[in-house]
Amino acid sequence: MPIDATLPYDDENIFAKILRGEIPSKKVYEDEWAYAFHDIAPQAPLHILVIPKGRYVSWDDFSAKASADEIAGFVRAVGTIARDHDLVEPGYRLLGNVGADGGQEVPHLHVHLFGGKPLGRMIS
Ligand code: IU
Repeated sequence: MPIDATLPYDDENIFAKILRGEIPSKKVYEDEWAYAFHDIAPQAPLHILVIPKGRYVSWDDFSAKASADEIAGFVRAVGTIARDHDLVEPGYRLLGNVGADGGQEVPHLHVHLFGGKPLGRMIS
């Protein structure tokens, strides 16, 4: 069920529980700013979710409220994960769903990283 991206942060959302280690995840990366794990229902041979450690519902409040260090740390983590998986030369896709029309279902900002096969053009 898509969420309303303007709602306040809910500390009981599933990715908050993953960050706190209360729910297991297949971790692929962690640093001061970001945590990444394999999506439970992969849509590509490689499908990783990268989430900030901070309490942000979506790209909207992250872009508006996160510090420059948090934003830089998160963006750098996404790039590092792609390089660590040797995805730069074959290429990969980043996707961020925001709110109801974006189809966002989990109310903690996450970037989808897809790779491992030609993904084709995606315009919708
Ligand atoms: P969305 O951008 O909010 O629509 O994507 C949420 C993703 O989180 C989706 O791809 C789910 O398969 C994934 N996911 C997960 O990896 N582990 C979970 O426990 C739950 C969702 I709930």
